[in-house]
Amino acid sequence: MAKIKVVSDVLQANDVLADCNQRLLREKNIWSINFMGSPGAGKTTVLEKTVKELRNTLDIGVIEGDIYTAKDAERIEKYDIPVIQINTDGGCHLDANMVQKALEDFDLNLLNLMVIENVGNLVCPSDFALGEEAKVMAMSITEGADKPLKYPSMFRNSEVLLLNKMDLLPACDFDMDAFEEDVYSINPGIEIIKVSAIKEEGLEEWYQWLIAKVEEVQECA
Ligand SMILES: Nc1nc2c(ncn2[C@@H]2O[C@H](COP(=O)(O)OP(=O)(O)O)[C@@H](O)[C@H]2O)c(=O)[nH]1
Ligand SMILES: [Mg+2]
Repeated sequence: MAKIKVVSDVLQANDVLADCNQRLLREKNIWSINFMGSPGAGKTTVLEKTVKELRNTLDIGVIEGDIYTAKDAERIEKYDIPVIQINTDGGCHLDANMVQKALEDFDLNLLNLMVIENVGNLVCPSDFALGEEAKVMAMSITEGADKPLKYPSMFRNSEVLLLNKMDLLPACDFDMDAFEEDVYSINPGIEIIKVSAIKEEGLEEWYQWLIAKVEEVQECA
């Protein structure tokens, strides 16, 4: 019983900070996503392609979450956009407090999109709000079609599911019909976008989705 109380207190405290982050980002007319998925799903690869394609269209900032190392931030830095690495030092997800500190290191007046790549983990990240406008997840074909029912939380909370590594479909025993049925049974409104980040295939729909979201904010500003 005591344990349950502690967990709910932690989540409540996190929600307060997440609201602060969201208010700050909204004040600056920045649209933001919490980008989640297993280690190796292809989140950073998707992000690299996205930044390469859209850096002249959108003003993108990136927060990279990782347990240790700055490897992902180094990959994004090459595209000459602002990026901050957070190390959770053992923690399996980002929280709003970490993001609040990272936001202090950006010039938010220069941005209209903030992408937060969460720690690679299919379970914990979706329970912790960071202040984002939308949760997006990447999953790769190689993870197996049974994952939505086994790890439903992230699928339930995401607006978009980037189903990555479609180039490997012929090599995998992946039941696409069962997968889609399971995903929609958990979250009927989710948008599944099938991509191969490495081959830069299928990403146009994702780019258009992002651009439309950012433009919506700018129109209302
Ligand atoms: N075959 C294939 N490999 C990919 C694709 N996207 C990413 N990868 C590879 O998957 C591995 C993990 O990618 P990464 O972007 O680091 O995943 P993250 O841990 O989710 O950020 C790397 O070796 C990538 O080159 C893809 O579309 N197809
Ligand atoms: Mg990564």
